[in-house]
Amino acid sequence: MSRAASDYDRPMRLLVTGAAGFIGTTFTRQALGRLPGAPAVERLVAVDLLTYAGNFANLDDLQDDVRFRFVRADIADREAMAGLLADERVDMVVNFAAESHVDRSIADASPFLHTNVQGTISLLEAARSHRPLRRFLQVSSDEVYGSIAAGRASEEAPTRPSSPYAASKAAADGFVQAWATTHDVPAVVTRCSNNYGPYQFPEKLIPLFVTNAFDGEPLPLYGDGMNVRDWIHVEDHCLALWHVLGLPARPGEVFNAGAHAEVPNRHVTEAILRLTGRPADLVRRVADRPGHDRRYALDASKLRATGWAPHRSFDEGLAATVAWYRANRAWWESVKSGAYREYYEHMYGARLRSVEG
Ligand code: NAD
Ligand code: TDX
Repeated sequence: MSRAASDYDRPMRLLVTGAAGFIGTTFTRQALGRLPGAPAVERLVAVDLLTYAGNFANLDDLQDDVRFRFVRADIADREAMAGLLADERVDMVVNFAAESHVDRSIADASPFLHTNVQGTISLLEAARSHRPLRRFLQVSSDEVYGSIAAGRASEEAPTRPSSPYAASKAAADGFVQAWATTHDVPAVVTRCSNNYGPYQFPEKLIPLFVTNAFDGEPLPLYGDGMNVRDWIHVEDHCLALWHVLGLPARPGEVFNAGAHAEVPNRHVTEAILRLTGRPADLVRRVADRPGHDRRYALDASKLRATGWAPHRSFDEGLAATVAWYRANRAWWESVKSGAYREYYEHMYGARLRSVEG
């Protein structure tokens, strides 16, 4: 498969949803030249509802770029989305907006249904009547494949979601493929493995453990700590997305994006302790996540065969990530204040007290 150079080289007019979240921030900062590697962008309309996970401060310094516009809106508001596509003459949609945390989906699945499923359908409907649209890119997850006992999941693997989060992402992927087949929306789906890097909300394993370690707080490791996740640096993931935007593709085609870096959680934790200079007794083995997938391993050889490859090893990327959180304490202290404290108590209070008591 070769890149459609002429199409890719035409400056893009993008609608990027979930732009104030973790991965959307990196993608947007690449688009506007604050990080290297993105092609020319003529316009970027960032849409975000600014839920607990969205942080406008991540994008604040982009406001003086004439190519950039921020709109606070719900992707499930179809009229608003259709209006933006038309008014801004958007030719590419990249849908990052989602409820993204597995533990929250176990506590309450309804926001996941609203944003991940209904929100995606609303965007697809807006895109359906919008011409000319060059590409609709749905940012999905390797979690849709479920736990992988051995080997790696290719794009041909069946979807077997375990958590409400994964079920909502698998459902959204199905709707994207249905709109591609039935309504000619030029849509593709990317499925990425676990991301880590700057600006990640400290509910996810790596930023939670890094920031807790800095403060000498316990690190709540689920179960036996031997669950395996396949890690990719967020900048490598976003470069994969730019690459996919330039690839010719079949309607609804799936592309896996991963770095083939499978690491047990216990080893991730040990590396964080080493990088932060903290002792092993900060780790607490707490009650496991219900339905916890044992192992993720993503086969990204199809995308690699088209010329994309990740730049960072996990060791190098993790060290850079710890350095970023060390240098940006004000960012995560502000994120970890207010409602976050209630979330933390709800999620970890009893679990931590039961292992300490
Ligand atoms: P995130 O939770 O950090 O950010 C999600 C963003 O979406 C937030 O800014 C939030 O305010 C916004 N949002 C939520 N509901 C919205 C709505 N109804 N309308 C508009 N905006 C809304 O998530 P993330 O980690 O950046 O993930 C981005 C995407 O990538 C998600 O679709 C996720 O499923 C997928 N993904 C994430 C990972 C990962 O490891 N983080 C891996 C693979 C795929
Ligand atoms: O406190 C914790 N203790 C712990 O042991 C947390 C938050 C997590 N874990 C474990 C659970 C997982 O095995 O660490 C691993 C990673 O957990 P998360 O950071 O919650 O990520 P995960 O559940 O693997 O899902 C992530 O990757 C795929 C993202 O949250 C999803 O958005 C993405 O689709």
